[in-house]
Amino acid sequence: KHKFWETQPVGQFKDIGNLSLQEGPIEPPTPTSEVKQEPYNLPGPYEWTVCDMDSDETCNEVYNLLTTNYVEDDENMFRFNYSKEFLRWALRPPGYYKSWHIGVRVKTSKKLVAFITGVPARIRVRNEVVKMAEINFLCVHKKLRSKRLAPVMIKEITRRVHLENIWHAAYTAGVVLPTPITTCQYWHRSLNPKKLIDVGFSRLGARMTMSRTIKLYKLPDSTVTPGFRKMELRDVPAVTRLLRNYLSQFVVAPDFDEHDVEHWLLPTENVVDSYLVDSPVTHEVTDFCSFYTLPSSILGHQNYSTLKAAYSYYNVTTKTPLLQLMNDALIIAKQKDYDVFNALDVMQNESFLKELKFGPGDGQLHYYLYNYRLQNGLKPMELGLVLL
Ligand code: MYA
Ligand code: JJ1
Repeated sequence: KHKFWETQPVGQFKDIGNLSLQEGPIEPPTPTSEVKQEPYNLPGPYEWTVCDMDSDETCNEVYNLLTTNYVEDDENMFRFNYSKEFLRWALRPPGYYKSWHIGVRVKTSKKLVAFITGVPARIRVRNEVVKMAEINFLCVHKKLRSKRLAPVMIKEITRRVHLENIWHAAYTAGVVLPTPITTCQYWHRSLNPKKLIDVGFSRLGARMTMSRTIKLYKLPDSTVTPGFRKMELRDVPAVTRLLRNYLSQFVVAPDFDEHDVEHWLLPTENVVDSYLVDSPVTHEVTDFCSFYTLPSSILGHQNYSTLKAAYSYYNVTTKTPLLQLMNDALIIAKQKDYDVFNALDVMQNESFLKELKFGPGDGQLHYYLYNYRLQNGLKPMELGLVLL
């Protein structure tokens, strides 16, 4: 059934529930000198290329490939439209390897037709911090689908990760593969219900009119939590402490240091937004929330071409109720003209989703680890990891 995935060191469907299998690495590492030194062979017309995301020209090529060929919803109405600034941010965290930004070109025309990336991360699984690659942006041009290019690309990025003496990976997908560590539900909070309904992202509820719907989703004009402000560079140590402490309760979560927090959470316009509560009394940072910006192209609509979506990222509270903090995040997103605020049912998100009028979407997100077995699946609330 899964001719490729059956050959890989991942949890296999036949092993589900087999208690004799230990948690931890599935395959042992080998000396890096024993890692295959040459790239895997591509079909004749194609060649490997390293995509230099510092180059505007290459960044444009990657952007154009993804904008026309990346992930769509099940009815092909929307397609993720990661911005160039977002791609640069996502692909150049502390310690990144340029060699993990892999493209495939047509030899004759040099046209970029496929892409896959990895970035390094330290991920804690229970009590162990494991060096991993986070794999993302796997994309094959629509005209080259079903030619078994994806397995070659996955083997090639695996080889290049191994060359850096890293033996594990984390990734997410909308499709079921062997074997998810957990399956998360997407939830959506309408900010601009009229547009969402016009473009087919949502529908008028039963016994609802447009004006009742608009009223239902109305938000205050300004945030309510005293001391709520944008995160700044000087907040990195405090946010790192808050976040490390918070994430320690989850079974799988990133092990962020100050460099990671500066990169992943310091606000970057139209890429990532972070806000915190700076206590007016003690001048301590007590709470923190963040979201990233990922618009979707609206496919074949008369009046609208993009949906502006915010995605909940990492949120931590010690003093403010999470419900109130996230309501302030919604208010900020509304002020900034986002159409919808999305969240997964990870971490403690379930505690605010229904009350803040999020509704379940038609999409799910499956989380995977490569070469690391977890005995039982996790509940989404046991997962402390958000991939972009
Ligand atoms: S998830 C986002 C994936 N991208 C998209 O959905 C964009 C639109 N779709 C496409 O571009 C293509 O359909 C893709 C497949 C490229 C997805 N993850 O070449 P094929 C398996 C893993 O004939 P195509 C993201 O970016 C499929 O089950 N495997 O198929 C994370 C089959 O294998 P098997 C997938 O449709 C990516 C084989 O590929 C996925 O032309 C994590 C068919 O290949 C998928 N999303 O191309 C990658 N979709 O026969 C794994 C299909 O066995 C990383 N397949 O069922 C693993 C860790 C590596 C590093 C390890 C380090 C130590
Ligand atoms: O965005 C998604 N679904 C939307 C649009 C559905 C359009 C028709 N298929 C949705 N809308 C309902 C919103 C409604 C608002 C008011 C309250 C009730 C709900 O459900 C879905 C997620 O739900 N997104 C996708 O399908 C995109 C792909 C998701 C898999 C992603 C793979 C990630 C790649 C890894 O890096």
